[in-house]
Amino acid sequence: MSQAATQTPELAVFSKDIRSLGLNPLWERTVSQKPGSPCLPTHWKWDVLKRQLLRSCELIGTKDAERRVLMLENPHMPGSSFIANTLFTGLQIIQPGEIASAHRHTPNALRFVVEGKGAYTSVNGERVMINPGDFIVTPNWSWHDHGNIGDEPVVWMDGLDSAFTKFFGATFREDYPSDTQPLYRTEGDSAAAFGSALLPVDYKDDASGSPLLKYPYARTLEALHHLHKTQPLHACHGVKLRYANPANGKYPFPTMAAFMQFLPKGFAGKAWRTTENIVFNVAEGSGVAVIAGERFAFSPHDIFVAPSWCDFAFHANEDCVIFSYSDRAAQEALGFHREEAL
Ligand code: GTQ
Ligand code: FE2
Repeated sequence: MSQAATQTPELAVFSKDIRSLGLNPLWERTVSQKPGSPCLPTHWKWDVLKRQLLRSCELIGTKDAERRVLMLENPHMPGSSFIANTLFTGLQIIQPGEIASAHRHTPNALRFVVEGKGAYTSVNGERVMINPGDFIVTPNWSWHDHGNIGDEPVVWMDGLDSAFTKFFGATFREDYPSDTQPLYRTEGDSAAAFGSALLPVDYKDDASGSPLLKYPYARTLEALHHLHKTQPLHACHGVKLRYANPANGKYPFPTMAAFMQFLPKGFAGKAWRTTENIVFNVAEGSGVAVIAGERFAFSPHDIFVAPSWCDFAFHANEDCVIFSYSDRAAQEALGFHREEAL
């Protein structure tokens, strides 16, 4: 840190004079030059979320709401609609027979399915059925609409990089002229073309979002369980895999990374910290996340946020499967990402 410059009366007058010229002296700057953010580590319990989601169903339909979403807003960023500096998190519920009408926008969106069967999302002309634990990709500027053709409510978590488009002043959105988009691909096309470590022979990666729309839970679980049996645990993360764009091996979005990890019962993770802002969603199991010294006791479907550079450690009371997403893709692309074990 530089020493505060010695303040003379002449210097004070100078600083005051130049303010009206749109100028400020760097030597009086008070903004922090440290890692971390103003965001507060925060935990939302599933029973509270579920109750309020069901309550919203009594009060508003998808016709009026377009998306029936409760935004998880960081208590230190009121009015922002963001859960952390760089990330949006919403919890969406769709009732049997409802449609969330087609639109597109420049923010990328991911979905992690929490509860219920019978819902689909259509992305760029293809319908994919979504089930609990599935990770779903909606690349930027792709038409998407959702529906529930089953007989129970379906809930999923939305993760968007809308904080980035807002930051850059590059947020655009458009409604599709009808409620649902025409389906010009057959269900399963994206899975067949991109979901088996094979690619269409002429496919050219354009460095945008993943062309694989769905990463099914069963396959993710199988991979985690296999690796748990055969490989040593990571001291901080247990068994942790990142979702990859099959076309280039990178992250599923240019901005956001997504992960799934397995923590065996009794796991006591070593503390670490990262410049990433991370949102967690508990798929299975219970335990404790210690974030910046605070203990958050979690159980299935809870959501919590670990802002940049907070000390973080996991403890598992039972076998746990935990989804997370972060701004790591953007931070790595820009050369900002750092992490360390503590
Ligand atoms: O489902 O298309 O939570 O556009 C926020 C914005 C969900 C969606 C959100 C969206 C959507
Ligand atoms: Fe959307």
